[in-house]
Formats: sequence, structure tokens, C-alpha cells
Amino acid sequence: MVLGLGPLYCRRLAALGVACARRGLGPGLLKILLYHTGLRKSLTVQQGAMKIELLPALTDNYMYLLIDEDTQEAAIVDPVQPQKVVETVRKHGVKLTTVLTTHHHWDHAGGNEKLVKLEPALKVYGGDDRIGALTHKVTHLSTLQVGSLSVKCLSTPCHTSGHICYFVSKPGGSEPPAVFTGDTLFVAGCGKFYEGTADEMYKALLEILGRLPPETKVYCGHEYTINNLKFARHVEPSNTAIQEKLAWAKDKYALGQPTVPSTLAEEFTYNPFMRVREKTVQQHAGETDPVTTMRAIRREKDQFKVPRD
Ligand SMILES: N[C@@H](CCC(=O)N[C@@H](CS)C(=O)NCC(=O)O)C(=O)O
Ligand SMILES: [Zn+2]
Repeated sequence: MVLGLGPLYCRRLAALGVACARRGLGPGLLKILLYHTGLRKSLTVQQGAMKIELLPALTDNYMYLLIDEDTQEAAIVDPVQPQKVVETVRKHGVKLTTVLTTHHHWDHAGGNEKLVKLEPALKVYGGDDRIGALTHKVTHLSTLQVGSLSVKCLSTPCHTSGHICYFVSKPGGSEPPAVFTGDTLFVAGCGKFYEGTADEMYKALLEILGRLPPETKVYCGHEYTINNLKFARHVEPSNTAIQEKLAWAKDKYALGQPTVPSTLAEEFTYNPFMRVREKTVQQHAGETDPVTTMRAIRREKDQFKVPRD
């Protein structure tokens, strides 16, 4: 179930989209208008005993408030804008106990110090000593609890060497689990290889995240979906899953709605970096091996000029 965007807001955004289109102003300008007028809105996803509020931050980041409905305890993922986090926690009337940091980059961890000043008893988790206000250093398969929810830490080095994804499930629950993927896995894309190799990203995407339950919902660190899908379409022009997802994402975007979450099963249909074992992707790269394909398409995306359509 997805809650959170009022009809008035949707109408305003739709009108803005139509006005831009009528004046011949493309999606690029609409994007600038949306982001610079602060119109990116939050969204709440109910997953059984888990409630997840998506909080847009900066230009295209997401913070996520994770609430355990059974105990009203909460965690925040990558709280780069602490004031917004505190306001959202108050709105829900929950007890914030935990910070889950995916990696040390400022657009993810840059709010930690301020947040712990506002909320001093917080436990701050992460996999890298460069993370501000860190109190609990985790490694691969470390576990922790947020109320009755179980959180499993998954080490996915490559974008940064200490990157952690957080897999959240309700023991005995029947609803799909969630995974917070930071800048390792995006909807239809992956993070740049700043501190790692193609081999590491292959392991992260295919052998760690790719082996989680296929229905797992994916909550990533940035709203990059449209640009990622345009690259995916360049890699696999005949893939209808990519074409359909791109049309869907453009509609979402015109309404100011997030394209997050996806699921792991969906990612395997349109994300070129999850599809490096497919012949179509390997042929595009001129390779026959998944890891060299990963390296080649990441290099290509680093240089890719996103078409304006
Ligand atoms: N703003 C650009 C990318 C900015 C950027 O370099 N982002 C980092 C994470 S903070 C990244 O890993 N991007 C993945 C990519 O460009 O494929 C976009 O819309 O794609
Ligand atoms: Zn980032």
C-alpha cells in the first residue's frame, strides 16, 4: 500500500507538467522547477508490520524512516537533513533509536553529527570509520533489531570500501522484506566504482543482493531512475521491460512521485548491471564474461550522454 501524496499536490504537479509541455519546455526544465521549488514530496509505504516513509533530501537523495508498527520504534537511513528527520519522527509520534548509515559520503552521512546533537541517545551504525558519530561499527552479516524488526548488514564494497546495505524483515511475517541499498544498487542502475572493482560490484549485485528473496523491496539512495533507464535502453534497445518502466517512471516524475521502491525481481528484468549474465548485455559490451561486461558497461555509463527525450 502506498500513502502520502495529496490530490491537491498531484493536481498542481500535473498542471506544472502540462504547462511545461505546452510551452515546449522539456522534462529537464520541469526537473529543475520541481527540485528548486521544493515540490518533491514524501511517500509512505506500508509493508505489514513495517512502515517506511521516503523522505526526499537535497536534490535527488532519499532518507528513509523505518517504523516498527508493533513497538513504535524507528530507525532512520542516511539522515543528511536532520531537521526534516526530527519533524517526521514527531509527526509519527515514534521513538527514534537508530541511525543506519550506508556509506561515508556527505550526501548520506553528512547529517549524523547534527542528528545526534538533536537526539543524543541514538545508536549510529555503519561499516566505515569515516562515518560521522559512528557508535556501532558493523561488518558483513552483523545483525541488529529495530523493535521487533530484524536488520541484517550486507557488506557491498565498491562505490565505497565500507558500504553496507541493510536487509530488514519481520520474523514470522508474510509481507515482503526491504533492503536499503544506498549507492550500491539504484533502480535500474548501480553506483560508480569509486573505491572498488567490477568483480566487487558483481559480487554485491549478483551474489549478495541478487540472492535475497525476489519480492524484496529495494529502497535506494538516489532518484536516478529515468537517467538509468535511458542508459539501460541504450544497452538493450529491444528490452520491453525497460521501455515500459521508462514510460512509467516519466509519468511518476511528472506527478512528483518517487519511483522507489522497486523489487529485486523487477531489477533483474531492466537493470543492465543486474543483467550482466544475459547474452544481450554481454553482446552490447563485446564481452563473453559477466565481470568484464560489468566493467565495460560501468565505464560506458560514466561517459554516457543522457538523451533529452
Ligand atoms: N547526477 C548524476 C550522477 C551523480 C553521481 O555521480 N552520483 C553518484 C552517487 S552520489 C553515482 O554513483 N551515480 C551513479 C551513476 O551515475 O550511474 C545522475 O543523475 O546520474
Ligand atoms: Zn550518493
